[in-house]
Amino acid sequence: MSLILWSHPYSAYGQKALVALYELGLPFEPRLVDFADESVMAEFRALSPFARMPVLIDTAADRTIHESSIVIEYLDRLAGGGRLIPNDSEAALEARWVDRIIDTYVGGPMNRIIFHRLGRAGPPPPEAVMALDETEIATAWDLLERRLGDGRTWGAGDSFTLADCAAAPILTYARRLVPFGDRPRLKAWQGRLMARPSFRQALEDAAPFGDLMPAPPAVD
Ligand SMILES: N[C@@H](CCC(=O)N[C@@H](CS)C(=O)NCC(=O)O)C(=O)O
Repeated sequence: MSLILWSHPYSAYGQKALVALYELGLPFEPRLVDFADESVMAEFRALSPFARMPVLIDTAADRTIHESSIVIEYLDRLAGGGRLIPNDSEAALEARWVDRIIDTYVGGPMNRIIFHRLGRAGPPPPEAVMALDETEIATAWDLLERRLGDGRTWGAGDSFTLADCAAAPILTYARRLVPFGDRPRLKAWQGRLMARPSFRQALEDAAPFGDLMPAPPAVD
């Protein structure tokens, strides 16, 4: 087995890479980013310049890949191409666009809010700054709700792509911070993601770690 995935099963971005691995049926060895083990963390920090997960190592190709979206591009190519990154260039553009919106305007503010709630980012910023992050997520919800208005089944069309790998974990966590509210298409898409076997497997992997999210369960 040549693929090693450094991650933590509860990590949203780690789950994004996991969903891709399960979708593509690629065997891999998981390496736990164990915050309690300083020697493991020293190894991880040496691999990941920003101490961010996931990190993929392909020992056969002697490559280390950072950034979940790039990890997925790499995995898709390794599996023969054209599945999570569609061959059609317009479809690929849409998958990358949805992925970027989710990564930048949902996952980014989501992680900032979580870090502050867990007290991992110094003293809490003023309410107004926190509200900006929530507003950013709500704006992304509106944008995605409109985008889904063409009746697509998945995030970028009728096949499951990079966009859905990102959406499955990040939407599932972020809706606990900023509820979907009256956005039925977004809610239905997240329901389909919850039923997808690859994401169910990722959730199962995370289950032994309990619920680490500093937010109540989703109510809408
Ligand atoms: N843009 C990065 C974001 C990765 C990221 O923020 N990962 C989080 C986990 S979800 C992380 O590593 N946090 C470090 C920590 O919790 O100490 C990617 O797509 O891989």
